[in-house]
Amino acid sequence: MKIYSTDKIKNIVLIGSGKSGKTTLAESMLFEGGVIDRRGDVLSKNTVSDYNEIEHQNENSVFSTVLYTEYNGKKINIIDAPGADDYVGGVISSMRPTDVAVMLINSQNGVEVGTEIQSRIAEERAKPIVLVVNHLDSEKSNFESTIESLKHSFGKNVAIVQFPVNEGAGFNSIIDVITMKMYRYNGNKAGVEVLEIPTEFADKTAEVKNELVEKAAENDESLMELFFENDGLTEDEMRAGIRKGLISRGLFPVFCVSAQKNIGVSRLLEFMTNVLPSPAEMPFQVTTEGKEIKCDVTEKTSLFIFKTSVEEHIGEIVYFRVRSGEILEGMDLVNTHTQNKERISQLFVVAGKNRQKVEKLVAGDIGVTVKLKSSKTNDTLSSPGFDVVYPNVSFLEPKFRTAIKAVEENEEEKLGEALNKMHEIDPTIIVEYSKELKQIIVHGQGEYHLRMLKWYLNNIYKIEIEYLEPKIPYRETITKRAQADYRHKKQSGGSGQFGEVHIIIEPYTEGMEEPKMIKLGDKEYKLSVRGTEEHKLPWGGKLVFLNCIVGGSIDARFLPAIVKGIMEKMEDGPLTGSYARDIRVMVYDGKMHPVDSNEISFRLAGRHAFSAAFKNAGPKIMEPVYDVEVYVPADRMGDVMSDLQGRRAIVQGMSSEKGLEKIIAKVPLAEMNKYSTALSSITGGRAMYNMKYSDYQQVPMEIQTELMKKFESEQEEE
Ligand SMILES: Nc1nc2c(ncn2[C@@H]2O[C@H](COP(=O)(O)OP(=O)(O)OP(=O)(O)O)[C@@H](O)[C@H]2O)c(=O)[nH]1
Ligand SMILES: [Mg+2]
Repeated sequence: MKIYSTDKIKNIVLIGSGKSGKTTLAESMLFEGGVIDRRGDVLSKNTVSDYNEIEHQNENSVFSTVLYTEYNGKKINIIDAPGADDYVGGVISSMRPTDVAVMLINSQNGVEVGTEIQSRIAEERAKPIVLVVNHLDSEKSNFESTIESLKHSFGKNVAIVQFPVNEGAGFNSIIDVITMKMYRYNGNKAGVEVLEIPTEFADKTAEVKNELVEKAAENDESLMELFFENDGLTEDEMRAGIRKGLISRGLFPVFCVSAQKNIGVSRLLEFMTNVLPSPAEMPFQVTTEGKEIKCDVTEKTSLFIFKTSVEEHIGEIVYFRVRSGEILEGMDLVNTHTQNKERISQLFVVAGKNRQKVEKLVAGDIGVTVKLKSSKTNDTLSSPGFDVVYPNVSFLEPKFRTAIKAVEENEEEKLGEALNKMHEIDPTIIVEYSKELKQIIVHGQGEYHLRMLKWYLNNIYKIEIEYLEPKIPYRETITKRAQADYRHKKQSGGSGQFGEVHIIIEPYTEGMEEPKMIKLGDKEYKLSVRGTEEHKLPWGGKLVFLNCIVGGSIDARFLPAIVKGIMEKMEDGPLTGSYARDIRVMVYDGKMHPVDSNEISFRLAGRHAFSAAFKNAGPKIMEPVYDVEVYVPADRMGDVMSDLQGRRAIVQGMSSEKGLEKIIAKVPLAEMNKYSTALSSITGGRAMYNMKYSDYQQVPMEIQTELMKKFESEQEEE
């Protein structure tokens, strides 16, 4: 394998909605570049990119795959990202190491929900986008309406470079307004005829070209001058303008292909090698300390790990992009997060699972190493003393949760280790060891995502697991005031136990006033507050404890024991054993015994008094509620809405955004179980959603009764 210098490297990520043809396009790009000599097919399960067994089972991409092709003396590093929303982590992690996103659009569908979501991800990262209209050989292909939807979605910066001559089943020709030629393909490698544009297309070509030239000129003042001076731009000037426009996102050029039939792919590669910016032409990467690091081979070495995977027989594979300097086999680097030394004993470039050894990689290139000691995704390795740290890639919030357990009890520990490893490999898998729920909860992006996790655990880590219904972290609170006394008294042999407390409890809200006089039933309590303790609870909300003891009826030294007793009960709420929150407790009276009073007596008295008062204080169960955003095509809006209503959703708003309807609602977590699966089946996979924790709200009475009954019967069983 040749060593490519920085200016001969292009880094792209293939994105686009599910099944838009990314993996197929990657296959054709490798074929045209001579990296493979036969084109595989996704359905025949023999593509270079979808090489994992689970991808064969699913017939779609699950992981982002790193590939490369060589064309025109340049190397194009390609990351083929998965399109399904469950694997969106693969899209996000592929943005950092690449310079340009190549977005595929299925010309049968135009812009889809997946297109929107991914274009937003690219936009947030200021990623240049090349638009590639694919499936032009399909019977239902519609280039015109695809362009319309692109303009609707991406705005006026969409600039057509090519249009199809004969879309549909017989598709084989494209007109290109940069080169002003017609390209006719036969699907073979380099099987293209370059022809003059037929006169019947002259008007259309002129129109498209004018638009492109104007847009290219708009991005550069000197080009604009040339444009007016010479009444147009030369081919090279156009390329320069397009490159500038691309980098600043002032221009989204549109190309035409059939990835499946290898039509248009060689011309697309030519454009990529001629026009796409090299890594050195992109904005500098900034470190966590705000230092700009030039993508230059003469700098000291630094590289950023964007992906790790574990493969049978090989172990851990680390994928990185060289950010500066160069990396040679045998080099010693430092992990700047952990300060651990790492030796790069072997260097490879990869096309899927095929690895090719290389001696050296330079700034801007993408490569792979194995057998590192402890480095993982998001780590930076640098030359000793260079000490740069690149910022972590931040992933999306998880939106699917389930409980997990090892089928064999004695494999719990092994499962824990494997899950931690899986989080390193795929940071969108989040593992929570919930003491509260007594479950291991895994959070991910959707049911398919967790199916992938199961596959990995079974096949790579050899652990049989099962998924269980995840419990909901309910909370308990009160809605009114109540009073209770409790006397703890025990006489056994020698010294006894004695403690008595009188308390009033009430719902706590932020900023409430100190109590002076409290009326409860026909009794009045005059209170004077001597001390306030505010406890922020680890599970959310507060316990506020007011010392209103008069005349020393309880020694101050016993107060901490009373608080401790209350806290114990708050950890094990009286209704369902859930955590309690947002309560103010006033201890206003009690009794001591000169000999028998001790800490334990007051702890128990505090606990029982609290429990008794709680039950009379209009106790309520609260549940976590999430802010949910659903993006749905207009024709499925009704079905999605009525499904949401069945989930006790409170719709907060609706709006139309770029041809999609957006619903914003508050939905209880308990009702979001398997939502991704339901939404996908209602909309045929054309919708997407995200969710974020909002707050705790009271559950409806009938659900509270149900939960309490369930808790009682569980207690009896135990
Ligand atoms: N007719 C036609 N079929 C295509 C074309 N490109 C891809 N396909 C088919 O469409 C299906 C999906 O293609 P993939 O390449 O797996 O699409 P993808 O974008 O990688 O899909 P995900 O990985 O699931 O996001 C496969 O059956 C392909 O054979 C095309 O240009 N024309
Ligand atoms: Mg794919």
